[in-house]
Amino acid sequence: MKKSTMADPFAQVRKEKGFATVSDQDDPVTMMLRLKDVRKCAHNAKTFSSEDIPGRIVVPSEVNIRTTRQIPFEVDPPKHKGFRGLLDPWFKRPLENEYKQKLHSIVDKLVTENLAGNSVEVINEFSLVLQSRALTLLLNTPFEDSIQWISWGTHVFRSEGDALDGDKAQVLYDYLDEKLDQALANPTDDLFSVLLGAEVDGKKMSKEEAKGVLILTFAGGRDTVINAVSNSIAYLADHPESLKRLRDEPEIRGKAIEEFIRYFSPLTHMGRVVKEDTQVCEHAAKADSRISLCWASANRDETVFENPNEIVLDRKMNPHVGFGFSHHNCLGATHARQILSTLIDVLCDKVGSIDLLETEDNIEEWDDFHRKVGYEKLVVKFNPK
Ligand code: EMZ
Repeated sequence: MKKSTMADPFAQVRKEKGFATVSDQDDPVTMMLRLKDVRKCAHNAKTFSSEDIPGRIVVPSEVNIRTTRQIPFEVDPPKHKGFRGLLDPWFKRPLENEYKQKLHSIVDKLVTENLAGNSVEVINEFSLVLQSRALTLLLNTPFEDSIQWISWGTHVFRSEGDALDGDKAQVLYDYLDEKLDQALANPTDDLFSVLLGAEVDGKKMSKEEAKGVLILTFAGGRDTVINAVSNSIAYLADHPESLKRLRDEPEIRGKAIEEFIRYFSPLTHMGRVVKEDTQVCEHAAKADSRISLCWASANRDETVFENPNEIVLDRKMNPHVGFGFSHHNCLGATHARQILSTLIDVLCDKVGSIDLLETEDNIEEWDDFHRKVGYEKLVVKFNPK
């Protein structure tokens, strides 16, 4: 098996039953494993709500480390629509030429710097750096701010050996409080000020709501982007023929990015709280229990995807849910896609091949399901073209 392979731990249960209940801090979660069911539940926000105690829809639950509601993803329709309407244009800025050019120069510089060296540890020295530098564009803040964000490591709520680290989370909350106070005193054109000056459904956004948007932006787009970037690099190192094909056929790069997102599924699942007694996959789901929409399993559903465990760079039909589905589809998806597409362009341009030197998998455990989501450590050497 190649080192970059990501197995599908859900296959058998998905085929046989379609769901599985796993434990999580005394608040069990019934995971939906089939694409059809995942979509159906995602679409039914009335029965399967995102708006419960802050942190409860996340798996593992973050109720013990967070009291601020993340916006818009912990808000149900119709209120959700007002927030999305405000945020969507800002989060689509990555499609603007000036943004693309700035992102290109960030990626180009990082790749070029690493072409000179012997080897690079991708997770901390490449993907985290790229994610944080790119975030300065999304927030429209000074480039130098990324230095502090990089120092927080790959996850704002997790530290080594601690899946939910309240002290670490507090560092982010204090930082955001300070930044929002500064923006209140001296508004600029960054996202902090834009949020504080915004109105949703005729009401001025509160500092707590702005903080909720920012926590999501800092937390939700961090390990997910790092996984997507790192997994792409590992895959291209392991498959030199694919790097060559992407170089020779630039027209398939868009499809390849969607296929990477399907295969890697950077976020395994996201929860919902059941609002009324109902059924999921012919299984009774009680009001106030939790379910999760398992994007990673749905994206390998063999009834939908041919050869689901293979990366088919130019896959024709690809209705993946790697960025979620329905109301809450990923707000940062445009930014994430632009990062991946710029990365592939620059790699094709500058890198001849990538040596895979050392890997240590990052495995998530949901009871009996053990899923590789990325790497703890990934050492490669970029060889110039
Ligand atoms: C939440 C989640 C959102 C959560 C799109 O993902 O990402 C996780 O990494 C965070 O811990 O709070 O933002």
